[in-house]
Amino acid sequence: MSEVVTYNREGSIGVITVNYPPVNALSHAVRSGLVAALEQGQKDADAKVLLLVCEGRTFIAGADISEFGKPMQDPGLPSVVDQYENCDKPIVAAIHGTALGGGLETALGCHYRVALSSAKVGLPEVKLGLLPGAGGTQRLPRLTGAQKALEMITSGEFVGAKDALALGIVDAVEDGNDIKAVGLAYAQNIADEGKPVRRVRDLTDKLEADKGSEVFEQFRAGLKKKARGQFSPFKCVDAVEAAFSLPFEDGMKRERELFMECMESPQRAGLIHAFFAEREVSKVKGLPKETPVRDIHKVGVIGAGTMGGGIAMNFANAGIPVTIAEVKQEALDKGLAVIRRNYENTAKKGRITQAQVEERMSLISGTLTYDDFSDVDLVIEAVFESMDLKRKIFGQLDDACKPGAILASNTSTLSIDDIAAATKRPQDVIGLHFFSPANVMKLLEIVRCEKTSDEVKATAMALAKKIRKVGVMVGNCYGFVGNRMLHKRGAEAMALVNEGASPQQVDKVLTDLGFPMGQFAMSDLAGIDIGYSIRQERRKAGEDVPASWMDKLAEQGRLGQKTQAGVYRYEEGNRKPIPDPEVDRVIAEFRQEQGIKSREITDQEILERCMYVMVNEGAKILEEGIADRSLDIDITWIYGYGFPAYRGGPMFWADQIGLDNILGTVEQFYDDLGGEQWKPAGLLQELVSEGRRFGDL
Ligand code: T1G
Repeated sequence: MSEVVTYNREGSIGVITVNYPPVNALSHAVRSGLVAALEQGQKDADAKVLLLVCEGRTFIAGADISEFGKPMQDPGLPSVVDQYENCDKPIVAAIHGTALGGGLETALGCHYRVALSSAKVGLPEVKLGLLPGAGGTQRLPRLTGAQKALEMITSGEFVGAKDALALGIVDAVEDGNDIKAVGLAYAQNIADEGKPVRRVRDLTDKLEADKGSEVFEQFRAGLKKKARGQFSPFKCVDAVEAAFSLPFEDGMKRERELFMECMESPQRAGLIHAFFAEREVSKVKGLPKETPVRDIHKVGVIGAGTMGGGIAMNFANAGIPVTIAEVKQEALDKGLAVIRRNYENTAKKGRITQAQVEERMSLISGTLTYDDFSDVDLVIEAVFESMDLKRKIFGQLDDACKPGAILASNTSTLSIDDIAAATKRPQDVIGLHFFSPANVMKLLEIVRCEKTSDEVKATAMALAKKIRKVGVMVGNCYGFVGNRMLHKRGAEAMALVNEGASPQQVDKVLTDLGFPMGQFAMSDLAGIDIGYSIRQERRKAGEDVPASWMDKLAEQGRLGQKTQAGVYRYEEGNRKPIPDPEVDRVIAEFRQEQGIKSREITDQEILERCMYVMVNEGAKILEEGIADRSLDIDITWIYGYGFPAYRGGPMFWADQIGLDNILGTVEQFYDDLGGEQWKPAGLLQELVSEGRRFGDL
């Protein structure tokens, strides 16, 4: 008998129980155990109906992702599900937690499904670069019809139990949290009423209704925009379409072919790396799991601007009262009005109710004095990038806040150590770097300073989860991890334009790679004045920052989207970047002033210079211990800078290309172009000489 799947009988119900923490994933042992338990149940003459139920916090949450990429062992999941479906005794699946991927497919192989009202179901394989490979693309549409099956399978989004009932995915929903009792009662009812075996594969009415429908072409067209550059979403549509054009067995064969194509796609490896990396970043090196965490019941935010407002919304969304401080009432009123407008726009889109708008607004208050921060557990400063101003504010917070309150800065570049030194409690100071728009972007770069205590680090990591962010712990240096690499890419992009490329050529190389927008379109979104004031700040500090044609644009008032003209121009109310000959003129004039003779530049050179400079900088960041692991860098870029998750992040992507190839090119650029940014990182040279990869670190 398998350890992870057991069989016993309760009255006339044969109970098959899966118990394989943490999420009852369909590992080889679980698949074999399911088959063995089914055989027992079939042989058990006193068992009239079988019940499939799981121990722990959830029903089966899918295939065991950690087995992907390794040789598949029999029984394969499709055959396990077939055996359940072909059982001559009715089988009930009792669902709690999340029935996902192969877990939902197993339940669809059963003949009846009952769920707790708190349960969710879904087929999220597309988020791993795959498609449902155990009949989900053939059985789900037989219950829901084409439209809903396509929505669920191409988005991977979960569906709540009540909606699953309305869609016919489950047959009953019960309140409470004792899934075994609910399952047994439902199975007993099936037995008492002598209900028959009911195979989903035999259902055809929903198929007839959508046969030959346009819905498949409509979905493909929609995916061209939504899933640009991705492989598996389109294969998902092909597989579901097969359910409407082929008999069940042939549809299953087609599903398997398409599944294997996804398995072989490099995007699968990238997305599975991103899946596990997102979970690993929460385990910080040198920070034991049992490190005490402080309670955060009340928060203060300084600055009601774009960042301050977005940051405050995260806490209100999590039910934590937050007070925003400003210097002038007018600025405060403006900031609070922007927050209300954002919430009301979200309500207009039906994502929250008006009642939730009022509830969240009731958690947000304003003040013009730090005296109102005397009892907060955390303050986050979000004022503009000036070290003098931040040090002054932290000195004042040190006096205003209670002992044990955490003082955090949302600075995106300045030294947290220098800010902490302005207080008598550097152990309670940390960087909480949010990304614009702060209420939307998932990344929270958590910057430890030299003296930050473990308790404050652990509290920040736990808080990230609470406000539904992906927290990545990094060390303190100029630009931390994300911006430090971004600035290198930005400088290379500028140099490439100086030498002859056009901004739109550079941006196209980056969007073709999968970024949602290019370097220069991003500058226009962020505001050209932001980069300009940072460069001016550094020049004021005596740093030698080279002249730039971007400064000319800023001085002409071309600040980007907000002035409808920056590197690109924008039509009223439209964010689509339009190349502007006026900018080409400014660039040509700049080259002349600088005595630069422009040359033809290939897309490949642009790709290598923009991306390899980041990889080289990433290696230096790892060497310096600013990031503990390459996956910390990957997750930072995926959730903070739109690096395509299907490429796994910049360091994983580099491993795929081959570090020897990258080092060879970096050394060539160092010879040809010079500059600190192209000095090969020692770690990169070391890994290549040892035939190792970032992923081996
Ligand atoms: N396989 C292996 N490990 C898994 C896993 C899985 N499917 N799901 C979760 N884990 C691990 C995870 O790495 C973490 O480990 C721990 O469980 C808790 O997870 C044929 C091909 C279920 C909603 O895509 O979405 O079926 O870090 O931190 O926030 O068609 O995990 O503790 O060591 O995320 O409460 C389809 C993936 C697979 C679901 C729970 N299934 N999982 O979220 O906890 S493909 C999925 C999730 C498939 C078939 C195909 C979430 C969750 P550790 P967690 P959580």
